[in-house]
Amino acid sequence: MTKSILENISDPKDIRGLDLGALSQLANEIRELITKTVSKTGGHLASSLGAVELALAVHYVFNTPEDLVIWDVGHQAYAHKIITGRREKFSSLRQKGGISGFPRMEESPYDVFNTGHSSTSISVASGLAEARKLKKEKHKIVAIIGDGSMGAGMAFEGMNWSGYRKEDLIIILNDNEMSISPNVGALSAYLSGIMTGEKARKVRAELKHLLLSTPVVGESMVKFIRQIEEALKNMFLPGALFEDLGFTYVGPIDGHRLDHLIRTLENVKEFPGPILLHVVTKKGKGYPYAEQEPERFHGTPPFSLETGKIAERPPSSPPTYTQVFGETLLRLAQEDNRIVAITAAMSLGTGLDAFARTLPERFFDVGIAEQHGVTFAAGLAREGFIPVVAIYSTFLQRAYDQIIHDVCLAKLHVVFALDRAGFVGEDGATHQGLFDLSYLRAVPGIIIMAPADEDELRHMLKTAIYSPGPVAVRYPRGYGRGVDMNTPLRQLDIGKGTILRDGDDLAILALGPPVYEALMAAEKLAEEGISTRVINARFVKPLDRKLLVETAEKVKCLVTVEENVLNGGFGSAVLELLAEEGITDIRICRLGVGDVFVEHATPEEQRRDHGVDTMGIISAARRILSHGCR
Ligand SMILES: Cc1ncc(C[n+]2csc(CCOP(=O)(O)OP(=O)(O)O)c2C)c(N)n1
Repeated sequence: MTKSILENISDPKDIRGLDLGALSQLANEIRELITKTVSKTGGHLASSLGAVELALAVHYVFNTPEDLVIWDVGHQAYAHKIITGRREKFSSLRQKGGISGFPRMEESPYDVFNTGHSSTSISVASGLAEARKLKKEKHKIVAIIGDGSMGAGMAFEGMNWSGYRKEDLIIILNDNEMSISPNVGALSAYLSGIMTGEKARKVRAELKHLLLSTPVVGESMVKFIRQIEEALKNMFLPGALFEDLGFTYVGPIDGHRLDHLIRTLENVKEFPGPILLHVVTKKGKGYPYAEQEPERFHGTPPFSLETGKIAERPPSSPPTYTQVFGETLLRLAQEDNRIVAITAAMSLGTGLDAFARTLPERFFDVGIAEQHGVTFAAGLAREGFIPVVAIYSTFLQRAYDQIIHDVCLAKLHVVFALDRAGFVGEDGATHQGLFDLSYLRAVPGIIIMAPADEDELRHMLKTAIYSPGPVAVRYPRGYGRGVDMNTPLRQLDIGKGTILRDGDDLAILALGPPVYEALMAAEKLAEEGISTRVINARFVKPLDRKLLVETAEKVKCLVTVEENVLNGGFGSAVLELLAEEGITDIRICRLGVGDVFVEHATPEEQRRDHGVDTMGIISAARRILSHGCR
């Protein structure tokens, strides 16, 4: 049996003495560990498998952690974690108390920056470069960014800056032609043109055509010469786009050939100014199922190592909220050709894959470009279409100004479908959908609603599509409750909540899936002789003023429950309304997330830890009835 090399690697220094044969054995062992672990924990498999040699080469050539390496998004950094002192802890990946699925500065000095949202690495690197200059330091700075992430506005802003400032930094473009789904956009087409040499072929054909065309004079002659110059430049310089932006372009090179990677990195390490090293990799490399289905294995739940299959749920299981959203939207769009769907690189994740197949001319994947996606929707809305922008709650944070300035200020009718709102579980602090109620509620004129179950989501989507102005529907990750979904689609009354159970000692005002936790809590409280009113608030904006005032006058103890931060959320809205109404003789306890970021754990653990489950509601109810909220 071959001796394990990985067992002896606890720091990048341990790999720097290895020869190429040993390094490539190490790459295999790392792949095996990643695949085995993710098959149990779930996680970002395909991207991490594609970046194993990159991680080894970068830590081999650069003097980390003094030299600074930033992983964009950070979902591809498992090999980096394993060789930077976290091999033994790797089995705790994404679990409560375990290591994070993304780089975290507090986890290791090798994790240079906290990442999770894409396309930040070039800006971070350029900030680090300016700091290095001011501090008169000499270390190297490397950013590793995927081709999907390169298409985002922020990456362009970072390039625009670093190409201008000319500080030394190396940007490694990890090009696998995939975002989560196949990559989209003109930059993506440009990059594959470089890789296939198609661009050079096209340019050659263009040149031939130009040179064979009728001789020209005057103005046209000047234009003609410019065209020839441009064509020649493009032919001899792959990556001319980056060169024109002030980078030295190197590549493309094979990102799985350690010898090529190491040699090239050693060379470019000493180049002055900003470098763009174009590296070509394969998503899912080394695990055949992930190579065949990189999209499914981008972020995967636990699966069988032998078959690549995810444990099947019984056919009677409820659908996910995402599925219900996708199916309902498709149905509504088939009846109304004004409806268009927009995703920012998450067609599968947002449940729009069937829409994309069925109504391709009304489906737009804008790439990782949430800001563009929202303003693009505003343009469509301006012309009478009904754009439904499906973006996870956490990623819509990127487009806050576009929501305010381009949509809400103009009162344009854009529907925001915020998937993964609330606790999202194992992806951790960067991905929680816990801010949207607060950030949206501050914007004038927007309607905000949250369904208690998957059936209510259907009706809310229809309500949103046929209500005026900007409207947001936020719903959680995961499965519905299995409620009846054969009810005819209807429009709900805007700003109206419903009483689900009546009582006189206490009222629980809940929003979204916590409505069911509130009902269960009320059941238990009844056994203790406590009579509870339970309200499904449905809307955060506008609130049901009449119902809330009437409730506050009837019962003098209120508990609000939401999966959002307390600052500025649903409970805050209730407090503000009661203050406006001059209702002060009342005890209120707000349940939600305090002034903290929520770390990775299962959603159930997160709910329990933040008191937003049945037990949390019961204990809040007991507290408030006996003495107050604390
Ligand atoms: C702002 C933002 N939007 C969406 C995502 C979700 N997301 C995570 S990875 C990814 C694809 C990234 O593609 P690429 O950079 O090419 O890396 P690859 O996975 O192909 O290695 C997306 C869309 C994100 N992390 N951040």
